[in-house]
Amino acid sequence: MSTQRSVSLIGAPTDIGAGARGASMGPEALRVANIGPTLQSHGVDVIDRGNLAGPANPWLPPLEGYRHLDEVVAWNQVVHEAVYAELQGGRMPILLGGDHCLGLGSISAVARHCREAGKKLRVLWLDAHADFNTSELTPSGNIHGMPVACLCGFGPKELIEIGGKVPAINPKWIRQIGIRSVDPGEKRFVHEQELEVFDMRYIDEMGMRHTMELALATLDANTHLHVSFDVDFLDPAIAPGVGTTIPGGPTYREAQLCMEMIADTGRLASLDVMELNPALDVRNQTALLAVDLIESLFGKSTLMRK
Ligand code: B3U
Ligand code: MN
Ligand code: MN
Repeated sequence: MSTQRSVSLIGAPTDIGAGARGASMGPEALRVANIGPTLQSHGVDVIDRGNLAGPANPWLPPLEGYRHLDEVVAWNQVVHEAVYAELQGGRMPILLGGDHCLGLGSISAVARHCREAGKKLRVLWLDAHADFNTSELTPSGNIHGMPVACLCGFGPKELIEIGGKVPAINPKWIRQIGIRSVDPGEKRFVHEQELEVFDMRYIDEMGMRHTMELALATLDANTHLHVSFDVDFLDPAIAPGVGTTIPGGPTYREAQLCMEMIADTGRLASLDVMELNPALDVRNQTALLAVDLIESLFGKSTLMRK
């Protein structure tokens, strides 16, 4: 089995859920870094659907534990519909973020598609953060710290109901990789809900190979594999262009191996590329690195192998 060869790029130019402005420029930076032609050069049929539209960022303080809740709901609704439409049309959606609050719209659409198609779902959450906060636990009110909790049914009604079913996904379907910044209350909640987390300590001790073998174990021919790639997963030494850099992330080689092992499963069926912040980047290097890693997700290394 090989990865889906028809891809639709969907731009979601917003930083509505973030604590820093600039992720709204992410989709264009990925295009400038040649994401489309690069995938095409590997024989992928690529359609760029352009950018979705949604409310502007009013840059207000949080209200009852949420910043910009109405705007976050509106953006997630358009993302949900766009991602769902691509899956129904038999294409692989690649969501170009935008901040990670949109993982909610994207993954709720993937879950809805899987439900209707009778498929199992596995979600790989590549991130420095667990994104498992609620309005009571959050230190910031920024909803990009909450999408995993919302997907599991913990969050405001308007957000958790976007996919039609609450919860949209079961915590057992998620594997988190690269985690190294979790807030105190959030940490307790991650344990309570029994999320499977491969944090940096685990990767240091066991290596990326063993980590990915476990994270990808028990996939079968009927499993839809979704990757939600928060670019702050990567070590800031190689990926400075994100709003919340956390030291001690995967190196270039570790990140490449992570992507290659995902590619080898042949099950990748949808992807989010989130939190790229060109305002904080240096000569678009983080966007170029993201595109390089996405190439590996589509089997670049197999060109050198038999
Ligand atoms: N956990 C913190 C910080 C954070 C989460 N996701 C990002 N930053 N990118 C929070 O605000 O929830
Ligand atoms: Mn994130
Ligand atoms: Mn993050």
